[in-house]
Amino acid sequence: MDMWLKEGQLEDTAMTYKIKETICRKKTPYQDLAIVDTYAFGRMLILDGIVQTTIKDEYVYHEMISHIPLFTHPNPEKILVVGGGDGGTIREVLKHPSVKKAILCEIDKVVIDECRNHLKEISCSLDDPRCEIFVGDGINYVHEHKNEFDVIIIDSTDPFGAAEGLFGGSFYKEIYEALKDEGIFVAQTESPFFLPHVVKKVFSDSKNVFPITKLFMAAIPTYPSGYWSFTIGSKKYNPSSIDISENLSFETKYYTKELHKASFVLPRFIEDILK
Ligand code: AG3
Repeated sequence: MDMWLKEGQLEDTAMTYKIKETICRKKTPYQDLAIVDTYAFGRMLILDGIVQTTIKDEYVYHEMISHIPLFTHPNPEKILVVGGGDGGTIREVLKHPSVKKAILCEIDKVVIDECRNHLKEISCSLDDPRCEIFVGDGINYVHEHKNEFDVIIIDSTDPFGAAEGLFGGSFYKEIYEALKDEGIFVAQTESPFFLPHVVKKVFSDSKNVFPITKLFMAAIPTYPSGYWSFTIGSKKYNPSSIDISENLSFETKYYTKELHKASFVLPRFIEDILK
């Protein structure tokens, strides 16, 4: 019997994946968690029916959400990742030799545990001594820390249910206060094809708080429309004009310094969304 996973992306649009095997399925206190092995994308983490990350294309998202802010900051030492319980963002953050501490604040411990069990390629750096794990609410955590981080990364699920507050205008003010004077924040901000109003709102909310706000794009085949946006807010450094003369000190599969600059060049329809 063929087994297929269908992820509804809009009311009238869905993506389907043929499943080899269901590895784990659980109701956690926060969501319905599944890890399945698929023919096309390998193992996948699925939360409430939504594909979060896959073995085959996870590097695009995790490299871009980490290296764009960390290469913009001249000396990122203390990093906060909100969400991201799979550990992929932490893995990329810890590739930067300047990083002394990377804190993961994830609300659902079961996500961390099951990704440790079944997605080791992604969760492999959660045991690094520079990584500290805090299980709890990201909004409270950010509220309780002032002037502390060089970079804050919001590696959240879609802006519905539990993650809704992470897309709210008042949260960016709190993020601003939790950052040091030269701090930078970045958030995953959905598809401009499918959720243009989300892209627009986050951009304008961030612009109200941060002197520099930019949008950058990446191609992620398993996310709706395959074309994904990230919003970056910065207190001092312009993320789209970094020095690209120095070579990277570690390996990447998607990110390059040239691509860093290019990812901020937007198609006309996205520029129009941001106006
Ligand atoms: N978090 C962002 C996933 C958004 C995907 N949305 C969707 N498929 N509708 C990814 C977590 C990876 N660390």
